[in-house]
Amino acid sequence: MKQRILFLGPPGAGKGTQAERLAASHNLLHLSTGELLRAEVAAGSALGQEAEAVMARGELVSDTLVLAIVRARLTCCNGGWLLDGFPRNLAQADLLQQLLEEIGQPIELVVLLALDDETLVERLLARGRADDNEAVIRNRLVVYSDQTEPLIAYYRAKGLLSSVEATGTVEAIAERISAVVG
Ligand code: B4P
Repeated sequence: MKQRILFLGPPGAGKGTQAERLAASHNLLHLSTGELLRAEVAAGSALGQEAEAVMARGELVSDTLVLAIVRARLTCCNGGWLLDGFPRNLAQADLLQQLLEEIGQPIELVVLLALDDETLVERLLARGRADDNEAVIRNRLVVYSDQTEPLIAYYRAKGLLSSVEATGTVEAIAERISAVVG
């Protein structure tokens, strides 16, 4: 069974939904940069104040800020982990690579959750979070295709990528993910 896993995919593909299930069933530390950033916003910290406006526009929070959040949590633990929504661009992927080399914990698997744009928009509108209105969602999809999609080739070239069809019920998708995690 793979112990150090990344979830990659467009906004609304169900990374958070599936990561929570897999982390619970496989006893992995679940790190969602989106959740961690929303917690900082809710707490009104300096970091949260910096992130809030950026997230409301559907853009990416600064790489150094996100890396600081991840570093603090990954360096504390020796067990397996599941990174959900990080990295989101090539600079973050390089920073993560350096961090994982430093702590001797290489990635074992990258799961790509693949879904078409219209279903993504439908799911996010139904979720209705503060950053889930149609204009912001469309911007997040553009940001995804410009900045995050290049990670697919990056991790494929490293032989780490498995693509999973993210359509159907939460259970059906979870079964497909379990099959690639082993
Ligand atoms: P995230 O919190 O990562 O959220 P997301 O990509 O929008 O959603 P996810 O794919 O997790 O979908 P979910 O399971 O909720 O990012 C939010 C923002 O934070 C970003 O825009 C950015 O500003 C910032 N951020 C985060 N990480 C960052 C980073 N590394 N660098 C810089 N900025 C960063 O599912 C969506 C909906 O679909 C839910 O309502 C769910 O119930 C539903 N759903 C799930 N599976 C379904 C299924 N099978 N069928 C029907 N509905 C389903």
